[in-house]
Amino acid sequence: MQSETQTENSISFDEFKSQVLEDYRTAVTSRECSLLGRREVLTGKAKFGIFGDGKEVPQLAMAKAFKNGDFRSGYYRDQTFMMAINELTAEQFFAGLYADTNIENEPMSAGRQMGGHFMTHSLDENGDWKNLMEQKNSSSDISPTAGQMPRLLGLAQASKIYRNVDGIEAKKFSDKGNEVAWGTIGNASTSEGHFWETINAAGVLQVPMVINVWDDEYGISVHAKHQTTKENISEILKGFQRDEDNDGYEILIVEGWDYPKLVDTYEKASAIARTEHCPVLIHVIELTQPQGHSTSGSHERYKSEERLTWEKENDCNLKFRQWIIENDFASADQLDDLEKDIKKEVRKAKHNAWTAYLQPTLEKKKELVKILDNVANSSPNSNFIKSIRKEISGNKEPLKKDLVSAARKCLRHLIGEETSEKNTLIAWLDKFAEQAYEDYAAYLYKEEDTKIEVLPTYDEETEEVDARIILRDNFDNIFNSRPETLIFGEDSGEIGDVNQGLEGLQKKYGQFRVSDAGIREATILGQGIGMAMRGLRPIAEIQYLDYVMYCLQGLSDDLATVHYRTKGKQKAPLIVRTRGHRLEGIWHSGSQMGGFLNLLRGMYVLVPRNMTKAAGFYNTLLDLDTPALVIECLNGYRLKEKLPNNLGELKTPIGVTETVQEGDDITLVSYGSTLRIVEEVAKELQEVDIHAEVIDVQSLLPFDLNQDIVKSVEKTSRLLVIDEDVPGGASAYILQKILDEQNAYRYLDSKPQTLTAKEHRPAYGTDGDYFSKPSAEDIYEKVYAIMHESNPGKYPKLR
Ligand SMILES: Cc1ncc(C[n+]2csc(CCOP(=O)(O)OP(=O)(O)O)c2C)c(N)n1
Ligand SMILES: [Mg+2]
Repeated sequence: MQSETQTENSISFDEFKSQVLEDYRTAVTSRECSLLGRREVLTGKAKFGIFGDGKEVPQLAMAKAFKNGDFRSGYYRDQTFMMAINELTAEQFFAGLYADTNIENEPMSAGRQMGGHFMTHSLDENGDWKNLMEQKNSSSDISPTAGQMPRLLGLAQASKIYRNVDGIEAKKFSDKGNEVAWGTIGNASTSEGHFWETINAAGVLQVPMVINVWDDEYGISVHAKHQTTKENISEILKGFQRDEDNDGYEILIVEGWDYPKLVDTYEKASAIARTEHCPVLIHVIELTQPQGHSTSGSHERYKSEERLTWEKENDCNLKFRQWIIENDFASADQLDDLEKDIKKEVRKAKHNAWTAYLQPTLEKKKELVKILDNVANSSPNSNFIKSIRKEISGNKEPLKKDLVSAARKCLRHLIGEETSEKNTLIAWLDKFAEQAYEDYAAYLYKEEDTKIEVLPTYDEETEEVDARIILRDNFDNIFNSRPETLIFGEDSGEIGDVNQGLEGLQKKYGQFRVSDAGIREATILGQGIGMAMRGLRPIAEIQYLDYVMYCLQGLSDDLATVHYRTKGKQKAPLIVRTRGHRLEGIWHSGSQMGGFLNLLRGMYVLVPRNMTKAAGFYNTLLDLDTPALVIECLNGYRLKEKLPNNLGELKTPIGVTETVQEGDDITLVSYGSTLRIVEEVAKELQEVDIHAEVIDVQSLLPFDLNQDIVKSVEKTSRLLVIDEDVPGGASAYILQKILDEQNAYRYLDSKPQTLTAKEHRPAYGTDGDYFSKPSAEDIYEKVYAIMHESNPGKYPKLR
C-alpha cells in the first residue's frame, strides 16, 4: 500500500497528499479488519482474536521510516504496520484468523500461531537465506509479553557488528550497519524484567534500536497506576537520556493520533539510530483500544464512562480523518466514499480467505463421503457407518478434525472386516495424517545431516595439555576462518572467560567479536537470537548451566520455536555455550538436565564428556542451522587431554552415542561428568567378573539416531541409566527413548533401572556431592545388585 519512504520535504504537494490518502486507506482497512475479525470470532469461525485497532496511525509513521534491510521485533498489535510495508493483506489477515495451514494463504505462520503474530520470510523454499536487504523484515512474534525485547537487542546489534567487523560476507544482510531494528511493546509489558534488561543493555551497547511503546494506559484490565511508576514510562526513563557527556538514549514522546508529528518523530528517530547507532525510545501516548483487549472480554467492565468517551473522541483514525479534512487533502464526502469502498473490499477479502481456507477440507469431505458410502455398502455394520456419513455430509463447514475423527470412528465398526473398501478408508486416513504432519508437526528441526564425524588426529609425539587449551585453540581456528562468528558473555572478553577457554582471543579478534557482557542472561541470549537471524554466527556464553534459568524463557519460547513457528521461513542458528555438571551446591551443581530437555525441543542439547568432544561439537554446529545448547563439563577443565592437530576441523557427530567400554553383562548409559565415574566403576567391576558396556549418550537432543543402545541391550539383556539429575529427570527421558522408542524391553532379563541424584538440590562440598549425587560406590552396588539378582550363585549378596 505504501510505496517507498518519502518525506514531506522531498516530494510535491500532490505526491504528499496521495501518500496521506494511501495511509488513510491502510488505517481504515486495518480497522475494518479488526472490526470484522472480532465478529468472526464471536460467530465461531475463528477461535480467538487480538487486533490492532486504536494503534493504526503511529504504525503508518513507523512504516514510513522503515527501510529495506530493517527488522521489526514486535507484538500482536502491529497489523497496520505489516499492511503498510506491504507484507500483510486483508485476505491474509483473515487467513491467519482462521488458522489456514497453507503458507501461501497465511504467510505469517501457516496457521501455527494465533492471528496477530507476524513475520516475513527470511528463507526461501530451500531454506537458504533470501536477500534481506531487498525486503522489509519482521522477526516472528511470540506471545509472552516483552519476549520480543531480548531478540530486538540482537537484531540491532547485528548492524553494529556489520559496521565494525571487516571481512564478513554481508551482501544479503547489511549495508555497513545502516539498518535499524524496530521494537514495539505495549505500555503494560514494560513492567516485565525483559524490557528493563534490554533497555539497559542497548544503552550500554549503543545499537541502532528504536523501541516504540504503544501506550493505551491499560494492560488488559490493569491500569497504568498498577503497572508503571508515575504511570509514565518515558518520565521514569529520563535517566537514560543521552547528554553531552554521556551516551544513552534519545527519548521522544508523541501523541498517537497526531499524524504529522508522528511522521516527523519517526523520521528523526530513524536518522538518529541509523547514523549514530544510538538507541531511541518513542513513547507513543494517548492511544486507545476501541474493541478492548481481545475477543475474550469487553473493556466496558473495567474502563470508566469517562475513559470510554475519551477513547471514542481520541481514536487515532478519527483524528487522522479530521486532520485530512482540515488540511483539504480530501472532503468528508470523499472519505465517506473511500470508507464505504474499503468496507466492501474487506468483506470480500474475508469471504475469499474463508473460501480458500475451507476449500481443501470440502474436497476431502467429498472424498470421505464417497469412501464411507462404499464402506457402508460392504459392511454388515452399515447402519452405524451411514449415521456417521450422514453427520459428515450435513456439515457444511467441517474442520479437518471432524473428518478424521469420523473416519477413525468408522474403523471401529469395521473391526474384523478385510475389504478393499476398508483399505481405501485406511489409506485415506494415512494420507491425511501425512498432510497433518506437514501442517502441524514438521519443521520443528531442520532436516540436516548431523552425523558427520571428523575424528581428532594427533602428532606422534602428542603432548597432554590442560583441557581448556583445546577449546581455546579450537575457537582460535573458528574465529580465524569464519569472520561471521563472534562470542560474548560474562567475563568472555578481556580475561577470555572464567576458564580461560578464550584466552588472548579478544586481543587477536577485537572487542566486537570476543566481548564481555553485563550480567544479564536473558539479553545475552537475545543478542544471539537476533544476530543469528541476521546472518551472523553468534555464540552466546552463559557462564554456568544453573544461570541458564535466567534465559530459559527465551530459549524455550523464542529460540527453540523459531523454525517451527515460522514453518521453516526463519532460522536462528545460535550456539549457547555453558558449563555444568557435577558441581557442588544448590545453585552451582549444573545437573538439571530433565528440565531443559522438556523445554528445549527444537534445539540440540549436547553434553560432551571432554573438551575435545566439545570442540568437535562447535565445529559441527557451525555448519548446521539448528540452535544448540552445549554444556561443557566444568570439572573437565581440571583434566588434561591430548592435543589434536586438527583443531577447527575435527567434528563430533550429533545424535550419535559412543561406546566407551565394551562388555556383555549389563549396559550402563550415562553422559557428561558422571560418565567418567561410570567408566572408572566399570573397570572396578571387572575385578568381580562383571563386564559392563558403557555408553556415552553425548547428545541428548537428538538422541541416539542410529539406535545403538538397543543393540547393546540385545547383547547384555540388562540396562542401567545413570545421571546426576533428579529421579524422573533426564534419566526418565533416556529410559523412555530406549524402552519406548527403541523397544529394548524385548531383550531385558532384569528390570531396567535408573540411578540418579536425590530429589533435593545437591548440597555443598565434597561430602554434599557424595551424599547428593550417585557416587562410585552407589553405581558399583547398583550394578552388583542387578547382577546378584540374576545370578546369586556367581554374585553373592554384597550387603
Ligand atoms: C508473560 C506473559 N504474561 C501475561 C500474558 C497475558 N497478556 C497478554 S497481553 C497482556 C497485556 C499487555 O498489555 P500491554 O503491554 O499494555 O499491551 P496492549 O495489549 O495494551 O497493547 C497480558 C497480561 C502474556 N501474554 N505473557
Ligand atoms: Mg496497553
